[in-house]
Amino acid sequence: MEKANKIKGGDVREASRLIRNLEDSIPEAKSTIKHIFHFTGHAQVIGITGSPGAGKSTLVDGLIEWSRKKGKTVGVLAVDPTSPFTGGAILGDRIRMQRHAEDPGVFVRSLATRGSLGGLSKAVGDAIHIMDAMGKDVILVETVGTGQQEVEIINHAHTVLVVLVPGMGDEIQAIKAGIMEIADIFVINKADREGTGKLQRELMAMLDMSPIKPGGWRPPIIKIGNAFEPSEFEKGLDELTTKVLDHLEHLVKSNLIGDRVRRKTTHELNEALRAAILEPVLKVLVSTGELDRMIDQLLKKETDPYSIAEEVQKKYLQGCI
Ligand SMILES: Nc1nc2c(ncn2[C@@H]2O[C@H](COP(=O)(O)OP(=O)(O)O)[C@@H](O)[C@H]2O)c(=O)[nH]1
Ligand SMILES: [Mg+2]
Repeated sequence: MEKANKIKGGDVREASRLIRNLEDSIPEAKSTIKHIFHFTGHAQVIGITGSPGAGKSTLVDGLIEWSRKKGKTVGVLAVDPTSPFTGGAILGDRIRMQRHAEDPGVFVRSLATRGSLGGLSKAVGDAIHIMDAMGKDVILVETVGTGQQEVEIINHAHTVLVVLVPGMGDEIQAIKAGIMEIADIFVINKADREGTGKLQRELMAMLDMSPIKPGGWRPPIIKIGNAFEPSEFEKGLDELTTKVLDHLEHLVKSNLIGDRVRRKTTHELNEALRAAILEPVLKVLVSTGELDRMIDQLLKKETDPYSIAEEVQKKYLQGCI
């Protein structure tokens, strides 16, 4: 409880230690996070997702600055599901964000993904809770990754920004991977480049074909020019932040904010149940070699996955279901 109170008071060292301990699945951390939960629910969470190199961190940096100018405190979570290979990118982010290091209103952490089943999503959720409990007004979650990992961000954020870059050739693929549905706002970064118009037209055509989102929100497309041209970058950023605020207002006005919070809470409970029920069972099945035997049986077509699952269910959930 004392640790949770310290975090509530904004203690950076205690918060950092807790995030690390949760990442390393240290049991004691679990009891602290239980107390943290009561202090959460105040922060505005913005997810920033897109391909590596799309300029997400540059954008996050701009959003930090904008938030600070508005007098808001900021938490930043950089999520890197492919840790061994992109260590350099995270290092780059650290250096870039160094200029905020002296600012007590900014708390930056990165998360690698060593966890097991659903581990990343749970770690992200916990880290957001910690920053929220610390009293951060805005939490920016940058995810590097593809497909499922990116899509999961929707379970944590109020507003999801999908960052695309012209001329990379992977735009449509990213959209196919389910990105289209999760975007609340599209950002075309490096919009001084050739291919911006084409990308914008493609996005608009896809939006025209997509089902209307709940509450009638049509994701706007914001173009942000060269990040190294301060006036151009700021203009894009202004437009983007206006839309982020519009989106939040839309969620509140149309009562959709309640749906998002409910979805987030449902997801969280699912993850906790998975960790408490499925994972321990899987652990036993793996350590006793039973899982391998089951797979052998399946390969020989001696049984089927459903029958095995029923057997496991009988054994471990006897009398409950
Ligand atoms: N030319 C140009 N380069 C940019 C722009 N924004 C970011 N970059 C560069 O693109 C690279 C990747 O940016 P970064 O923000 O780390 O991308 P992330 O991997 O999506 O986080 C870096 O070298 C940035 O300096 C831009 O607007 N124009
Ligand atoms: Mg980055």
